[in-house]
Amino acid sequence: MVKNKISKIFHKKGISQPETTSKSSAKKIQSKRSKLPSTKKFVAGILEGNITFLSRAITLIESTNLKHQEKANTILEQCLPYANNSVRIGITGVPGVGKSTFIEAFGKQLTGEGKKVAVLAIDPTSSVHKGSILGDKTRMEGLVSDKNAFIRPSPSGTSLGGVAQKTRESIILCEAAGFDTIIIETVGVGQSETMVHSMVDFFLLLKIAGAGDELQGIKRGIIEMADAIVINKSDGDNIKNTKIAKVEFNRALHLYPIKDSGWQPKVVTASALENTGIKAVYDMIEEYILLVKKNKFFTHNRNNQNTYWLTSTIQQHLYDSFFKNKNMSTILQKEIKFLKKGQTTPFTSAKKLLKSYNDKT
Ligand SMILES: Nc1nc2c(ncn2[C@@H]2O[C@H](COP(=O)(O)OP(=O)(O)OP(=O)(O)O)[C@@H](O)[C@H]2O)c(=O)[nH]1
Ligand SMILES: [Mg+2]
Repeated sequence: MVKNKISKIFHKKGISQPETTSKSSAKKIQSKRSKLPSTKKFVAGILEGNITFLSRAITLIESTNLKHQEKANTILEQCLPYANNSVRIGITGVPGVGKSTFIEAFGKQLTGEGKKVAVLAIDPTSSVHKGSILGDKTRMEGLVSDKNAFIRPSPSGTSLGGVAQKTRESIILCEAAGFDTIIIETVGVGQSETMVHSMVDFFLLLKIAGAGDELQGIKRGIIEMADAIVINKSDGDNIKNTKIAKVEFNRALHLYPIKDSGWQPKVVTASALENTGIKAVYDMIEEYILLVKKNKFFTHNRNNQNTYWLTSTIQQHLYDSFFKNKNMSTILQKEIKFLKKGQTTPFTSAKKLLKSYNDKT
């Protein structure tokens, strides 16, 4: 009997053998594939300008996996001494204004001048559209195939702040990989222009000429942030309109006091499609950088931006730790009920809630 049983087992094992082998080898292949290179390899790869390592490191930054984030942080720390050596340019404009076409033309101008260009995007709508850059990579064909250019679509994320933080960290990695010009594109939804403005050296607003109502529909504050307004699609029948628009924008810009940078914002007309005015934009940014490096605003501004990101990261963290805390949300709901019944004031409730939060943490 016993002998029989054993032989049956052997028999069964024999049959299932091929499946077991293939499963284990599949596992081996899988583990090899998903195995991440060491941090040292990552850093060395990035510093050599290896795009594959750069891309994979950015993926780690964007990952929600805690282990990935830890690894990304170590990579970032080690890359930091090699970052900062760049010009960061923000580009914004409504959908269809020609951002992608412009970045293609401008990016090619930059690589033609011997620069290395990284294009990143902050697109709060990217969870829906899968990133504006990805969507129209065809408009950037030349840049996509240029070995001195690196294009990365917007990370998806729940909060604009989170997405922006990831973009800031990606900037550091791109700089460490030797990219000396970083372009951050945003479509200008919500607060995204302010976010981009707070991480760049030069902020460019892309516009098209309207029917004499140029200043309508522009969000308040955006003109104030712009270092330049580029009126795109200045070609064909549109040239006349763009000239009129230029006068109007210039007038609007002069209404604002001179900027801390000492720079008087400029209006330039261009055609991304016909590649006119692109060199003028390049020269203008060069002129700006010369000025702000000379008067020290460049460093001053970057320091301010770093301080801003430090405090805003803390704010975000505290906010999350309060509002995502289950206990706090239960007490908060209770207080809201009291408030509705007129049994407390917002300030008394807030004090009570904060005290309870502080006692618990
Ligand atoms: N005539 C003319 N058309 C242009 C110019 N630049 C862009 N376009 C056209 O305008 C349309 C929109 O251009 P995109 O570059 O995709 O605009 P975008 O701002 O990236 O748009 P989103 O990605 O949707 O935000 C395309 O059909 C382009 O060919 C230009 O300088 N002149
Ligand atoms: Mg686009």
